[in-house]
Amino acid sequence: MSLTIKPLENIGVELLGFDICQPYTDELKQQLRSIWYEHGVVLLRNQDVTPERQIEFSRIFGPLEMHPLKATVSAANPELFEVESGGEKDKPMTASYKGETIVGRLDWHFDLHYTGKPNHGAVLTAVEVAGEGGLTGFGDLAKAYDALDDDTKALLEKIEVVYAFSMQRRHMRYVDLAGYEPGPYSPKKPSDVKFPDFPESVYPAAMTHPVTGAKVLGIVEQFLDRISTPYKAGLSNDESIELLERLVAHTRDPRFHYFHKWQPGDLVLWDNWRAMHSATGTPVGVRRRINRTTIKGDHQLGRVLLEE
Ligand SMILES: O=C(O)CCC(=O)C(=O)O
Ligand SMILES: [Fe+2]
Repeated sequence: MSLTIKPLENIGVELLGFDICQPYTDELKQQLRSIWYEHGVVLLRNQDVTPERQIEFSRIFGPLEMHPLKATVSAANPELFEVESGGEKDKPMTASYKGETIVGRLDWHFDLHYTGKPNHGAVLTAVEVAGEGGLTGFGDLAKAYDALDDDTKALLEKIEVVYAFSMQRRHMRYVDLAGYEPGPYSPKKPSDVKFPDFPESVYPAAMTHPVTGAKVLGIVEQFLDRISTPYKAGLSNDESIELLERLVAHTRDPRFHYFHKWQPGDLVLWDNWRAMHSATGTPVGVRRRINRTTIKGDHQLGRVLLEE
């Protein structure tokens, strides 16, 4: 069976000619890994996915990580994390955006970014497709980096950015807060949803992909707080804020985005060291289920600012 790729809109590819049930030869595994590294986001359609097959497929890309926030792991397959809306779990994930009540909306982020050691990637599969909404967005920050002008690229080499984990979206400094109201059950502090307290983390503004060596823009809006010691890069505080605003606006440019509308049998794999992602969420009561496996991050891309 020969593999071919078809570009998605703007970024990422659809992989054709692959069947998740076929035996995985070493050559096939190598080909899949190369496609993942080359394109960052890979879509497979019409796959006959079972939890076991999803786990076996995901292991091609590295050892799997048990999600540290074990709230909804599958009892039978602890490597599988169930993302579900339309039921019991909606309350803390519900908020109002410009007058619309939405469940499960997520700003652009990297998974486990706040630990300083983001996971390497993840695989999502459609279990139950939302009747309305429920898109997953992907943004290629290697492409976003390449599109910057040379002066900005040179400036970013001198800059580190600090991310401050928060449960209260209203206190995130660079997300779009226009028309946002938390819901009555929105968590206020990590312990409200049994999360630990994560310290701040710091990343280079121009990251280097540990495997491909490609430069990746180290700016994602969720938890983004400030430039660390802006004076060292010759920036005033005002200038450092303006720079982050400009960079966040750049990451929001649709030229770097692909929004996936789920169909039954879909599987999406991404490189979490390069592609940020987001979720549009669904209207209240819309059922949606996604199974997720996580490929362990074995590189320290950032570092944690520990309190003395
Ligand atoms: O619900 C989605 O589409 C994506 C959720 C997400 O951010 C994740 O699984 O890491
Ligand atoms: Fe995520």
